[in-house]
Amino acid sequence: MVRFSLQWIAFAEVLRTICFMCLDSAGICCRTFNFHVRLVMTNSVFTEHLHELRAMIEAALVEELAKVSWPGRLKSAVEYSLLAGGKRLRPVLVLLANEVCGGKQEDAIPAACAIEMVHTYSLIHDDLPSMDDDDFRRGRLTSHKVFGEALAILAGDCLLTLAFETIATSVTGAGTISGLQIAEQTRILASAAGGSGMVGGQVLDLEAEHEAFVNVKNAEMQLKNTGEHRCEAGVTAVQKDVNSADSAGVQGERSPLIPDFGSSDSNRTAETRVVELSQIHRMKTGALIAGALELGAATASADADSRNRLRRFGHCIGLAFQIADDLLDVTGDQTRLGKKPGRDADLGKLTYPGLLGIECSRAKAEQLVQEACDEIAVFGDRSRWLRELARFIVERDH
Ligand code: GRG
Repeated sequence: MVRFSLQWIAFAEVLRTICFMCLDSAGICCRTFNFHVRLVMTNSVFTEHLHELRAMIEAALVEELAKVSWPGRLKSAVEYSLLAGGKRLRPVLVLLANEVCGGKQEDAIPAACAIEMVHTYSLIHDDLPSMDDDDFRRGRLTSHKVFGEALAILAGDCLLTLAFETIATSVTGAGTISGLQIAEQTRILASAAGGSGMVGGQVLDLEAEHEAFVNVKNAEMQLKNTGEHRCEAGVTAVQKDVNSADSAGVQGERSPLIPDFGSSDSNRTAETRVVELSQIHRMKTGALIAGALELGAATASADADSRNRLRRFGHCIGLAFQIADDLLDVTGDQTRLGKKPGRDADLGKLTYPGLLGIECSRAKAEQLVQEACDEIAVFGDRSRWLRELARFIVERDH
């Protein structure tokens, strides 16, 4: 029965991919199962490649779930969130980084699935009432709204553990990956997802929320008072953070991303607030995105220079992705986003548009994409898909 329904999901995904491919070239707006997608990409060859990679990831995720033998409701809850669509950005980055470094695709598939599992777990937990308390995600009700809070927590836990099981068991799979590479993939994923990465960033974000009502107003006021210098000051602040990120994430280092915020004094300058915001997002969102790039490079046994370049590319697009996400929360449409916009304002969150303004935030995101592309230009034509993807990140409407 489960196998039968999984086959239907895989079949539906293939249909969705064919629909995308047909409609892309005409630039038509189409409705997928869960959300509207306005197809913003102009390069249809890239779009086709992206959809092939996504379809491959969907099929691999379905296959991973088909192997498990869990209590029925737990499996339903995991399937509900993992197979709910989503852009599959992180696994696509794993596959593309692996491709750029000349790796074999079958070796990177388990790590690609693993990072999507970790990402999905983080979304389920982030939506919980004790965190962001969201009702919609990926165009449907959030996990805890459908399955209750306890099962949503456990589905997240299960996805996190399944991620590492998927990597660990890949040594016996179709690829040619070695035990040493598996250990390295495990380290990269754990470090990106843990206390010095995503989870740590989430904690800092929650802490910042407590101060937010005082500090958002404070910082916004200070930036407004700087008048025409507002954009410049903010951009310089983001730049300072990107430069400091450059030395972060060195292989084997522990807690390289953890910022030192110093005092919680509400008189901190607006520029400092922008740096703090960038540091939070470098950990909360950026660490997993940069981790995806590193995972792909490590799978291909890339040299240190290639790995560093891909990691820096990841940090730049990670920040650009977050700025785009903040902008969508202000300007986005619920049907396309698959979740309610305006949540950041509701929660009193410090955001880039809040601090820099909409136009300046857009300019900053574009500048970061340019820096990201410059970083990987040495790979020549092999990096063209990654460069396309970087542009998609700031142009997306969902
Ligand atoms: C709960 C441990 C824990 C961590 C949560 C990533 C995260 C940390 C929370 C998500 C909150 C959020 C909406 C952040 C903005 C950037 C982001 C990660 C958006 C969601 O990722 P997408 O757009 O989602 O790639 P899809 O659904 O396309 O996979």
